[in-house]
Amino acid sequence: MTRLWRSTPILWLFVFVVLCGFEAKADHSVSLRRNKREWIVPPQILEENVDYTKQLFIAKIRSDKEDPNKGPIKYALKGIGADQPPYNLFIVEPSTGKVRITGILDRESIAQYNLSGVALYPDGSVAENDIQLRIKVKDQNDCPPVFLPISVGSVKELSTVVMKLNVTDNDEFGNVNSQIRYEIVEQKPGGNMMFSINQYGEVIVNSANLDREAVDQYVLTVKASDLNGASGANTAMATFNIQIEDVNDNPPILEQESFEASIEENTDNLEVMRFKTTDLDLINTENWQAQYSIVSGNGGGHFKIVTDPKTNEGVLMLVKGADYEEVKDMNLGITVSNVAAAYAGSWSSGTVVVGGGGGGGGGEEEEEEGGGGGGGGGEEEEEEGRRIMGNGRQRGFW
Ligand SMILES: [Ca+2]
Ligand SMILES: [Ca+2]
Ligand SMILES: [Ca+2]
Ligand SMILES: [Ca+2]
Repeated sequence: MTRLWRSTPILWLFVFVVLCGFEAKADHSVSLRRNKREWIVPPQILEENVDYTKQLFIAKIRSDKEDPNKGPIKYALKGIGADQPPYNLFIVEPSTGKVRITGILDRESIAQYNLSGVALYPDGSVAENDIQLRIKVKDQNDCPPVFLPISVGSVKELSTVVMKLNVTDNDEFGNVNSQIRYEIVEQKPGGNMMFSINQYGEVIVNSANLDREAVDQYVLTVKASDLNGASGANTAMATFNIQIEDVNDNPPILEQESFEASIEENTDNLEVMRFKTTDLDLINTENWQAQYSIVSGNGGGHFKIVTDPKTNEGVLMLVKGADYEEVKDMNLGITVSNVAAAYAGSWSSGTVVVGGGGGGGGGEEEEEEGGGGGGGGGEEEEEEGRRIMGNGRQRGFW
């Protein structure tokens, strides 16, 4: 290189790097090369947390643009880490161009310094265009994984919905120092592991048996390890809840299998009877709220059925005056379903027949629209006059 300077007097500023004690030695030996009129200097690499302050210099800038008429060149540094905060982390000896470092580097604060070397004549005039001196800071695994706050995780029962855990690691992106391996270390309640966790921190339902009606909340403890979980990794643990959301996977079931009622003749707007149902899904939600319909036997339009919002009972109402002869053999087909649709075909509503026993007309009718539990028996009461309401006058019942 000495020969190069001599043979090309137009070359002014020249940067080289000390080859001791850091990465530059192996990765970027002094490989200056000329590109038109500028020197291209590969980035120099210093490792964070390593003390280079005892080294006489970590790089050197020098110009051969010396002019006896103008006097010796003085060197200076510009840029963040030199004449901008953090000030004087890198300093240059004005007469020799030797660049020293005065502190310990932290990659997570500044990952690369882009310094400019300046060559000036004693009169302050510029001897040469500034030259770039880049210092890249090599990462160490000095940051642990950190879990970001988790609100409440939730998944629907019977689903494979994913929730995502957010973990940060301030070490270099793409470096194994920030690559996280996740592991579920505990599940409460125990038993079958209902969840797994993948490399992206996504919690996946592991079991089709996830059933809110059995367990409506799990507590998971998750460990996050950097270095992809290799030995020596930094780790963090977090515990969080997963709420199991309800789906409508249980039908409303009528409490009785057969029903019978009676009314006074020629009355209307009368509550005739109530149907109780049970539903294992979450109370006071649409998955639990019952919805009743009369699907047959009401050709005369005598009845309607509504849901009592407080008790969830079906309330059968007489809305039109009924004649005993007209209704004595009446069989009403009643269906019960939920306000919400059944989840993914997990059940279908059935029909129960509410029979009028007058004159033995009810028989053993039963219809079912599906295999679900809503259906009830149709063994109507044949004993006339049971559950008579009113004062003993002529009755109709069904
Ligand atoms: Ca790390
Ligand atoms: Ca680091
Ligand atoms: Ca239900
Ligand atoms: Ca449910």
